[in-house]
Amino acid sequence: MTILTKENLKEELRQRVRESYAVELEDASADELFFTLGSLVKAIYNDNWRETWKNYLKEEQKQSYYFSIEFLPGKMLKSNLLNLGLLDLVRDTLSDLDVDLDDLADVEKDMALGNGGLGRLASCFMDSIASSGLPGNGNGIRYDYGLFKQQFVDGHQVELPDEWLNNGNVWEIRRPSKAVNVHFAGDVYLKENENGQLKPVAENEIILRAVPYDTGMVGYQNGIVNTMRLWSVEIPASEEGKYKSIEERRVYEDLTAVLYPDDSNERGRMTRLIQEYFFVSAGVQSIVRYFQKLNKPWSALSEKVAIHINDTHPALCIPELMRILIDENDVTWEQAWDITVKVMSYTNHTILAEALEKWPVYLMKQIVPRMYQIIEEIDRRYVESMRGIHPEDLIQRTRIIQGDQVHMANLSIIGSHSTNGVAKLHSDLLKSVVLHDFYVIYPDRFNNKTNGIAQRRWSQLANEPLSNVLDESIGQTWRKDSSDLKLLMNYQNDEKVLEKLAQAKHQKKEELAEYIQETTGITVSPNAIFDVQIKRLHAYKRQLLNLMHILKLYFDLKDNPELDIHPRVFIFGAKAAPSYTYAKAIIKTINEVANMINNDASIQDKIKIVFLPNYNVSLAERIIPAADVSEQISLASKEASGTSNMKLMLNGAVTVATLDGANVEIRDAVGDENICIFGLTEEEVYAYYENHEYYSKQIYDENPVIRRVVDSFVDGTIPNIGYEGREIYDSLIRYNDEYFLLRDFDDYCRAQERIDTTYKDQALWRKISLVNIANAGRFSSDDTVRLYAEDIWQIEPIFAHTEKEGTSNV
Ligand code: GPU
Repeated sequence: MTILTKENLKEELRQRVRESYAVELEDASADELFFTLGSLVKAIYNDNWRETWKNYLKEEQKQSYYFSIEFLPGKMLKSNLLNLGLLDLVRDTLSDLDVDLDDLADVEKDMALGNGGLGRLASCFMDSIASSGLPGNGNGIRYDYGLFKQQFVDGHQVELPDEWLNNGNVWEIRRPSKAVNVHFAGDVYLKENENGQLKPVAENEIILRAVPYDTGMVGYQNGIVNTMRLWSVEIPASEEGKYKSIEERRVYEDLTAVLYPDDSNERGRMTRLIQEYFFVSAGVQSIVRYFQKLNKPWSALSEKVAIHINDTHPALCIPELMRILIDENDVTWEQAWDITVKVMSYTNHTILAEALEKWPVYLMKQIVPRMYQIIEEIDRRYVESMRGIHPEDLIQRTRIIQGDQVHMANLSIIGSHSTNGVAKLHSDLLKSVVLHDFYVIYPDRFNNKTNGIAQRRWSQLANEPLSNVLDESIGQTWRKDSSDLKLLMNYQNDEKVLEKLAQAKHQKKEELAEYIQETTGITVSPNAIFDVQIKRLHAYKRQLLNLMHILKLYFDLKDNPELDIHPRVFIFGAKAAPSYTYAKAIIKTINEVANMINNDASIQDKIKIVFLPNYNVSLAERIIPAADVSEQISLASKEASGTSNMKLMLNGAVTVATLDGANVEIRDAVGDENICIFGLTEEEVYAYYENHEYYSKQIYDENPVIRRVVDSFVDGTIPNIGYEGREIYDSLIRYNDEYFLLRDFDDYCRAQERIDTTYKDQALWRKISLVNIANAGRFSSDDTVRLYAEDIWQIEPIFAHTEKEGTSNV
């Protein structure tokens, strides 16, 4: 082990690039250099990775396993360097070689094995779990293709495959020796064995091989490296002859090829169910195999293992652990159930009915017959155990199998000891409305864990100018402990600091403006307000409300070209699920409105619209530091938490928000005067539901401004749209505006006017922006995972390594 210096880093790179590519360092291509540097970084943390693992084993630490069908880490080079404490050294070394680290980092393909918030949260948690020294691992699927790449053709979204593995993946380690088999389909019946026990016998099964690929999750300067284990499918040689048709074989051999691109909407596809059981069974088997090395009784399983079910996609963890205990290890049902409930915990991420996962009974019987038998028995015993304690209708409403459907949320709640929501409001709604029946039955199982973000990525990595200002004003402790951002409150009236913060923002806006020019050809001024809405395209998130306000502004300017508004650039980033035609109609319409307004000279650049294609983690890292305004405008009660709201506030954006999800907690953190709240409250929304008294047509008839905006979707005002405009119009008028856009419109416009007036008062604006940064520290996923660790998983941090040992050694 030598200490890393610039000189021996260069030498290492020189050697490695020769060995791997037979070229000199100076002649290496960007790709070659990236892979060389990546493999060196991996070599640097591999010792710690092994040590971390050995330590967990030696100490017999209780470990948690975060099961998630999505992980969305983005690029990892700079984050790994930061966490290893090597960022500056590597930047300097490369610059000696005339290589810019940021350019080199761009070579890495985003690891985009997730759709949006849920997958990104899982990756923020992986970073924070390692950084907090917690023994916790990820378990998921290694999709060959990540979330589709989005392009706009004539304003329409077009989806292209994301071939992220084409050049290989420098971070992963394939471990065929840890592969396990997963059994599907076939006929399963119960037969008494020689000991008089009923055991399943299976015929005509399909057996798949699950091969793990491990990626190190490097903790922030603490020497800890945890594991994210992703499973990939292979067909075992012994099974080759067993497929009835090529089509059938395809279903299985392509099992881990693609991520389902639907966000918050379950469509009950067969392949998805196979994917779910595949990574669940592989993960639970490998956990049990590890536990068996410890030579402990089964009753100790919950003292050594916590399994977390991230939304219901991994809910089969519950029957799978039951299967392994009762079928393979002769544990009694009662004991197995007791263990399983203690091991499992579950997070709910939505209240939207269409997102609550259900599977048809026939499909479960066909694909995972043994799972279905066990679920039936869990359901039977549940009903039996509740009889006489709770009313029959309550029992029937909460049971797992209802009619021909298996309710995965019900399974998750019944089969675990903890159910949590992801923001205060969301968790309250779970208790009072969505899961109220379960709350009556299991009041102690419900709790809240407000989401958080990997603060280091969204400040130190994404926004260096801001980070430097923070260092100069409040010192460097915020880099490790984000609650120290609070110290910035002392500089609310410090002209110098406020000015420097404004300059840092301006620098990031210039960079984004340049990127916008390059990628879209649109010229925007960094002096304009950068107003940002970045998230999946979904009706409930109300990108359409944003567009309607833009159209109103446009009409105002057409009527009165001298209207005194500060120039604004409205920036959108959003992918739509390929089958979600309404969301695609909105994308097309935003793009056409953008064309219309951006090219209208009479607007004098007072409004610009930029829809940046292919929103992903890397693009978020460019947009968020440059944002002045953060649009968080979902209909109250619908957004479980939101996390871009936290990232944007951390970067000094001012939030325009409904009282939904974590916006409520952001309001509490900054105070009413430092956030721009508008719209219906969750109570008012529910009152409309209860009284059935919402009539969008009436609002339309009575409000000429709204009428003009809504009519513009169908009266030819917006060029190049057809059925898209009609679909939008119908959703608002004919189908009674499900997400109350018309009801919130006026209030939203007033909120936007407040933004305009406030921005014109730069002294005030800068102070508000500072207050937002200063109070963003509480939304750190470091804190969130510590609460999961204490309240739900009961795992403890280990600090086996000193900070020095953990870094700077090769
Ligand atoms: N979310 Br369910 C997803 O991104 N995908 C899903 O399938 C489901 C929820 C999001 C919520 O919409 C968002 O409000 C939340 O912040 C995020 O999960 C993480 O909890």
